[in-house]
Amino acid sequence: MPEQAEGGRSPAGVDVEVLVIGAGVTGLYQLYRAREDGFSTVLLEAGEGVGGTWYWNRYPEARFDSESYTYAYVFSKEMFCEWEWSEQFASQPEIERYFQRFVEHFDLASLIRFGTKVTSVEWDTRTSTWTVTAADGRTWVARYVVAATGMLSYPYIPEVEGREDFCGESHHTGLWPAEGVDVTGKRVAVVGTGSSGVQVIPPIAAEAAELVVYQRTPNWCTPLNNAPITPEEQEALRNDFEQIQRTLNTSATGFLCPPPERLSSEDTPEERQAFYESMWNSPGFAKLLANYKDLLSDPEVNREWCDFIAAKIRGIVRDPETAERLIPKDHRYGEKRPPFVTGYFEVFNEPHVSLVSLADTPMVRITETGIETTDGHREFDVIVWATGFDYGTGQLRRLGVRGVDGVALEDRWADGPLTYLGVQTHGFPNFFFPGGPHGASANVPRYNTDQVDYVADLLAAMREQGYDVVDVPEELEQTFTGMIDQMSRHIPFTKISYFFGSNIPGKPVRNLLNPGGRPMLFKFIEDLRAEGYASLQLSRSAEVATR
Ligand code: NA7
Repeated sequence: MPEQAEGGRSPAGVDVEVLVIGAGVTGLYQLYRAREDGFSTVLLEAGEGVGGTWYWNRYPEARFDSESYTYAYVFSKEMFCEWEWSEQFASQPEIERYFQRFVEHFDLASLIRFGTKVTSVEWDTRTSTWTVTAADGRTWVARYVVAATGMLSYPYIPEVEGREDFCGESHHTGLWPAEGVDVTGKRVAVVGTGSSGVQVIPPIAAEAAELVVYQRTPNWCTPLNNAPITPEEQEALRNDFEQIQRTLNTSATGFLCPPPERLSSEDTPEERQAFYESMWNSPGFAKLLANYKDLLSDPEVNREWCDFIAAKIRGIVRDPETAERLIPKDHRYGEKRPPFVTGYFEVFNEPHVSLVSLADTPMVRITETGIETTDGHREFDVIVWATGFDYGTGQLRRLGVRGVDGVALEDRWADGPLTYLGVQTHGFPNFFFPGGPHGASANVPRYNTDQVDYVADLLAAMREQGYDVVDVPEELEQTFTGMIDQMSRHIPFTKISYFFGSNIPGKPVRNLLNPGGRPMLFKFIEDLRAEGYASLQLSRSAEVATR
């Protein structure tokens, strides 16, 4: 049954003008913008609540590692000042409440359809419309589709032999049950030590009778240094709103942290050690963003910082063999996305916690009762898969998107995504994917909402000019994707990072981030605006229909 969307009147022939998929940080803002701009709009969400990543990743201690107020929306002073984050780095329940409040504050609830899993998105060239179908058979005919399906939203569980045979409970961190998982007194295995694994390990260690951590590769983990936000700090955040907004809207990183100015060579060895100590004690990403200016460009500086972290690990973890296994040997700091931890290394001093290095003793199979490695078999009641996501394209390639001439999006992207600005791909007119591949190498919500603003402004400008169909010329897409590939040779993140998709067997290894970041995105958008979007292929649906 087609649904008539609220939030504006739909022109004849469509049920809704702007159909948004996904109620995460990106989709909710797109919904808000579409409604504010006077388009009829609806948002389809597979889950039963809002939050996207922060709806699905509800494992214990799932939390921001960007400062809470830098992750939140900053377009509305009223909402910014109304909401008080309790901690510098908020945890999942509070984040989920924030998105619920956002929907309430801006009265968006009537436009959201929960429990609606999109299974196909098909373009009809004759009518210049998309037909969007949900798993239960409902359909919507839309002029524009915005797939805000997220970058880290398709969970990955490795195909280990016997995985389905396990008779205990098994959960992926990205699909954590809403009712929680009781691990009290149980034997638990956690597989994976990326950002999710290192967050969930300490709370599980606190409850379980036995915890075995299966680590393939260690990461350069440093303390998150979370803290409550004091009433004085809350007051300062409100008073400084305009400046915070300006910085977050314009900085290259989308964080408040100013770019580093100091070269390591300006300090003596003793001063450098004192500086690294201050970095170790600094909050979250400051360790990457406010470190020495040459941290990522000079291997010696990077080595010195890594040695400092390694010494810290050796100082915390009492068993020297375990400590060595927790120290990365295959990459430098910043070559992979660094996780931030609270009490992580400390748990390995607990008698009931142990570490298995899969690099030394690989996993052989999962059995009905546990996990077998080349070193033997261990029994578990619960296995937690903290094994990450099919980053960037995971959801989009499985959404059943069929563009002009029925071309499947996943086929067009068989060798890696081709995009313009990380929001559109040629041959899929009126289909946008802010927050998708070639996206945020910055604080994610900042970059994604920049892209949403671009899409929303484009649609409004097209309406003003009498257009309602937009495609990206292939040359533009080639130029943009070519630039991404070129620049990818000169960035700190390496091909072992999931940002290249190398964590998924068989996935083409291509950079899924825009290494030019916000400055490059801003420049392209500014140029497009200045020329009235003339480089894009703009047309009118009526013309297309009568061709
Ligand atoms: P990540 O960062 O991709 O981490 C996944 C972890 O799972 C990582 O330690 C992997 O080891 C490990 N992994 C992956 N496949 C296997 C197999 N087959 N066997 C054993 N271990 C495996 O995902 P997260 O969910 O932790 O974090 C994703 C993002 O969420 C994070 O960056 C934040 O933005 C929030 P590997 O390092 O590949 O050897």
